[in-house]
Order: sequence, then C-alpha cells, then structure tokens
Amino acid sequence: MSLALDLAADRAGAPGGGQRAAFLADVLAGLSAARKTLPCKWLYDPEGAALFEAITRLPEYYPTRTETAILRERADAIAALAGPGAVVVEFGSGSAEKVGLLLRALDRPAAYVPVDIAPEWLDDAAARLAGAHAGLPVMPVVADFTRPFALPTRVPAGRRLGFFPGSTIGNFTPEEAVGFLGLARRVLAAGGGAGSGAGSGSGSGSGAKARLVLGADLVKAASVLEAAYDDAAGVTARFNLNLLSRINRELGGDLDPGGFRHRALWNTAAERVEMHLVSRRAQRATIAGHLFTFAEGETIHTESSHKYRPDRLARLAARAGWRIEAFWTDPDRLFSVSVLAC
Ligand code: AVJ
Repeated sequence: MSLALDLAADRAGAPGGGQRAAFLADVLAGLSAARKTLPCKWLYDPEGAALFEAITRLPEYYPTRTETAILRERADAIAALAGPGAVVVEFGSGSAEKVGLLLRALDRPAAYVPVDIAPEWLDDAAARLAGAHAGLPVMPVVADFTRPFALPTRVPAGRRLGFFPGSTIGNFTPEEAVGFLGLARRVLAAGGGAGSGAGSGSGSGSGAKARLVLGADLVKAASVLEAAYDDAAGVTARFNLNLLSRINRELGGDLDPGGFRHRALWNTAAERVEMHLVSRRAQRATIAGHLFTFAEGETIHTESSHKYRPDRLARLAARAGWRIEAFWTDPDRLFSVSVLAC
C-alpha cells in the first residue's frame, strides 16, 4: 500500500482542521487560568520545530548528543534483547538518526511504525527512513499516542519494540508519565507477542511480550540544567517567544513578544526545568476577541521538563506494569537509556 494510502487509511482517527480550534481552546483556557500556562505541544509549529532542531546542536543542550552516543554504544545490546523480527513502534516521529541506530543493529526488523498526531511529521519520517532502509516496511500511523489507540491490523505480528527517546517523557507530569507508559504497554503487548509466541524464542531473557526503549534525562546540578534551557545564544528564548508569535499568526492575537522575556528555572521540589514567559510590564492583549491582562512579572508557564533519578524511574515504570531490563548512562551520568520489558 502506498505511503499516501497508508496515511489516508489512518487519517480518519486524526484531528482534521480541528487543530486551530484545539489551539484556540487551549490558549483561551490557559491564559484565563489564575496561573497562566500553555501546553508545550503548541511550541512546535514549523518555526518552533526548526528552532528546536537548532537547540539540539547547542553546546549547552547536552541531551540529544548524549542520548545518541548511548544508543550508538548500546544498540547491539538492545538488539540482543529484542531478538529477530522485531516490529519497531516509535511514539512520535522524532530524529531519524536515533531510530536508524536501532534499526541498523536489529536482526531483520519486520517493520518500522512511527506514530504521530501530525501527518506531516510522519511523511518526513517515513521518507527519511525508507531511503536509508530499503526493504524495511515503514507503516506510519496517525494517532494521538497520549490517548488509547490500537496499531492497525496491517502491522505484522512479531515482538513489538517501542521507542520513546529524547526524554520527551519529561514533558509529562509523573502521573501522566505512568498513564503513557501503561498505554504504551497495552499497545505494544497487544497482538504482536502472540504471533511469535509470547513465551517463546526470540530475544534473550524471559519471554517478554514487548519491550520499550526509553530515553530519560537525569537530575543534575541546577546550573547545568538552567543553562541547557537558557542558552547564551538565545535560541531557546526565541523558541519560547515564538509561541506568542504563533498565537498572533494563527489566532489573530496582538501580543507583543518584545513585552515578554524567556526564563528557565529548576524547580527543586518537582525535579523539573520550567520554561516561562515573563511579562516585562503591566500589559493587555486581545486574542480572538478575548481581552487578557498581564501584571508586571506575571508569567506564562510554557513547558516542564521533568528529570529522573534511577530509582524513581524504576518505580514509575513498575506502576505502569513494566520492569527495567537494562539501564545505561553516559560516563558523566547526564542522561539514561533504559529497556523496559513486560
Ligand atoms: C523535546 C521535549 C525533550 O524537554 O528537553 C528543549 C524540548 N525545550 N529545550 C526537552 C526543549 C527546551 C525537549 N523535549
């Protein structure tokens, strides 16, 4: 089935033009809250996505290069656990480089299934991968993986190997993270293991029904974390402020991005880095006919990036029905890659 047909076959489940309505609803609700906040998913319009790509190359932003190095070193060990014929299911169609490291190490992977709510990201991911892995069935699935969904029946049987890199799990609150990990376990354990004998053969270790490769950033000095989210070149500041410009562009707002400044802070109690937009002065703005006021110093909380300790990560995984089968870090213990099994 052609890629376009694949996407069409699955697009039925995805939000159509409702994207703008959802954006407007989130902005009106978030800016009306006593403590203003906006969901971080709205940071990633094309401009935001390009700025994030630039962030991944910044000297202060260690996660991407560190995780990639761990994956490069541990890909063979992951492949040994996964066994032959794995079906790789990536939650979010992220960086082709990272999943490429996995696919090249696996023994005859049966398919690559990127899952994302945005069809345009899937088009890119599928095209990138198909080029580099001729003969590997690439089956994009349009779905919001924060809500229950099932893999289409056209995805071949075979033990599922989930992939959720980048410490994107850090954008969830701990409760949301448990919810996502539980959902991922149900999606990955359904069907695939049965086809290849849940208790049998492939993959070393006890006959796991499914596995998930999870990237998670680790707790470290506040100075290192705050620099990673507030780089000297100001790219992260532009990434954060772009959200205000997006609201103006797409929702007809008249916010003054120059009237806000970027702030990144380490929240010690919650063990997360928070990005905020701080109002430089008392000001007002209108969005889609709704008036909003901002006091001087008032902030809009635009993103949380939770950081983990190994024991907390294991407890979180266990609450979602997973056990940690492997846990690796870089020599400086900045970042971690785990293999979860169920
Ligand atoms: C893509 C969500 C993993 O939280 O580190 C980078 C996004 N925000 N710099 C992160 C981000 C500011 C990144 N994630």
